[in-house]
Amino acid sequence: MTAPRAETVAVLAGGVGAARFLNGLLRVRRPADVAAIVNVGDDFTLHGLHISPDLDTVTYTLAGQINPETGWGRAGETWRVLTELGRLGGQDWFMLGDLDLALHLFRTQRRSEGASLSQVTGEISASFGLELRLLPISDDPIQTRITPAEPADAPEIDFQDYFVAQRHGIAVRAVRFAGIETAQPAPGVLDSLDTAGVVVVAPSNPFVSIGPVVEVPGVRATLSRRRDSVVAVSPIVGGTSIKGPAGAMMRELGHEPSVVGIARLYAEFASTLVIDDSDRDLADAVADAGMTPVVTDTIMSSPERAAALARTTLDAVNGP
Ligand code: FO1
Repeated sequence: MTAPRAETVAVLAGGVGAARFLNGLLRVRRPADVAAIVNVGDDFTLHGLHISPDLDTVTYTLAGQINPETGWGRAGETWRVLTELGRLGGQDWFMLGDLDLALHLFRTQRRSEGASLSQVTGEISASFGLELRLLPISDDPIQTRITPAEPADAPEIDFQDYFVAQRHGIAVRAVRFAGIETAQPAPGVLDSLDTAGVVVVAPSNPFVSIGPVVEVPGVRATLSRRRDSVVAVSPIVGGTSIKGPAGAMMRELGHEPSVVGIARLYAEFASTLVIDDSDRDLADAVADAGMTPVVTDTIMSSPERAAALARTTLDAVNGP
């Protein structure tokens, strides 16, 4: 194992919240000192194409090419292919724009030539001029599967069926990551987690974004060994999630939908929890749950505010 390098940061990342955090982090740290380790449990195949929504959301955001209204997909996108697909009676429930489709074509072609997901991800991020290290958590397939709460015998469904087709409007009984037991961390993942001066758990859904990252064999143990320098940013603010179903999922899966519930989920492998000013009253309860609370403004409504949050997050375990 190489000794930690104080200036380097590894970030465990899901989609939109993580991408905004990383965008702020890159304003306070050199891109070459940052590794983003990204969830692939949302990945799926549609029209025969390998789609990696979280990797692409991070890539487009950091390249300044994200659609600001949705938080996913490209800015200035056109929809000619999707429109024609719909006319043909094809699958148009998952909105793939023309520019975005080119990326999926490229990824799929390179995978069919034998390139691993981490190799293609490196090629794509270089093509967008990104200088951070962008890594999928694994090159092996991991599929997040959702069991709806109703009816009692509901079969498992695919994550994007739950998230997009059903607009995460149904209650969840269980979440499972198919394939994770045998998945290997992608090259560079464990080394980044071992050697980073600070590891940040981004403000992403703890179950479906951070879960498939932390549960890859070796990751939780690596974090737990160096828990003092692992800091998480709560995705729950004022008892709910800023975006997406994290708050509802916490309730449905039997956890308290608050920063205290997040602390109970993360305390084993992270020492410090950054919580929003509006949750100040819960700071003592976060400490009782085993994490040191740091109270600040966590709403990333601009890159400047995201940068301020990133700085506070790093200082929380590094000292200012
Ligand atoms: N999310 C939606 O709610 N509707 C969509 O049609 C949709 C399309 C889409 C296309 C490419 C991409 O990279 C992401 C896309 N997302 C869409 C977002 C994505 O599925 C989810 O936000 C993540 O999987 C959850 O992190």
